Amino acid sequence: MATINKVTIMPPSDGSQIDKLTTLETYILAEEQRYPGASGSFSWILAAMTLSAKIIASKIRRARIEDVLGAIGSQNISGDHQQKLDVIANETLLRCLGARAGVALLASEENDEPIILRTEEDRPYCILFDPLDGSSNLDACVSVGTIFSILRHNPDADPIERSLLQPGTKQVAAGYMLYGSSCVFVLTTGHGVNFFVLDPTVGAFMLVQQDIRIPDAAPTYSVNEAYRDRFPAGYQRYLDWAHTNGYSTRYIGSMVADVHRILVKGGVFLYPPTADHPEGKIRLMYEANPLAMIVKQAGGKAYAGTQPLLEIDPHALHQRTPVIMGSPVEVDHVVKHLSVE
Ligand code: FDP
Repeated sequence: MATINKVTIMPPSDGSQIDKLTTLETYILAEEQRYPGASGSFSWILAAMTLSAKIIASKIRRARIEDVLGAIGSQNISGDHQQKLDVIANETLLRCLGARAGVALLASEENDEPIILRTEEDRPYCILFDPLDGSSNLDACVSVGTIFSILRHNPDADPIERSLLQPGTKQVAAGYMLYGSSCVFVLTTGHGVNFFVLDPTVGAFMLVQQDIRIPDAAPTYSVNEAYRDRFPAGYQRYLDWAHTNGYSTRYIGSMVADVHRILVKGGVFLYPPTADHPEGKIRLMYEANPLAMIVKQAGGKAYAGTQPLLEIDPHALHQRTPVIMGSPVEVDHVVKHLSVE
């Protein structure tokens, strides 16, 4: 018999390791038992995440029927054209999470400023999220996802919004929901990475893989190679090396989907600086940091150029960063090419 903390799982009769009857809620309650005296607010926050995921997943499935595809004509603070579903997903998360005691601050890619909710609770949390990563792909029915990062609120932060500006190493949990051919919830609370899939027939996320490990190596890179001439020389050297060493390329253009594929099959995801975006495109606080925590917890690596990504000391909520993350051997190949003069 396997145990997830104190929850005992009966072995399935077919000899496989997991009975696929452990829901995300069961898992979260079992996690809570690691911390005697826990208030339960962390579990309520994760329960709000699963509720949001189910609502957003159903909206995406019905998007064409309900005529909520396409842009709304406005841009967010990062200059992205907001899609109707960006707004719907953002409102869903704000409403579900905002109602939870224990949430001090919320910050979203779609809101210029963070939302200060309550800071008087005992040990409250800050939650940062990208409601719909890859949303420019929605009209073409490509996989998109929600990415989130959870930090402990720092009561000494002055002004209070500074509580959000903590390096990725301080994250207490991170995860993503991927709305693809199945709806997936990948979560780390700092003790490995667990993988859940929404069973639409019962409306619950079921644990399908515990402590997922990223393959050490796989000769696949994921980058928008059309920008190659605008990348710094080190990245161009890496691409030349990959071309002559039998590498293959896969680029969905939704980072959350590209990183999920790499988590499962191995490889490396790159979003380098470009001549027009010297700081890169990916947002540090709610895209790169949470995905980097997951990749690292699964045994992978994550860098911003030659600097460990999770160690970046943030200076702004919407700041961008270059990204290299994935299988450890593949990340090392890229970083080695950056270091050569
Ligand atoms: P999107 O703008 O569609 O939300 O950071 C956002 C992101 O997608 C990533 O998910 C994706 O990897 C990247 O931008 C795609 O950017 P390019 O079109 O420049 O390749």
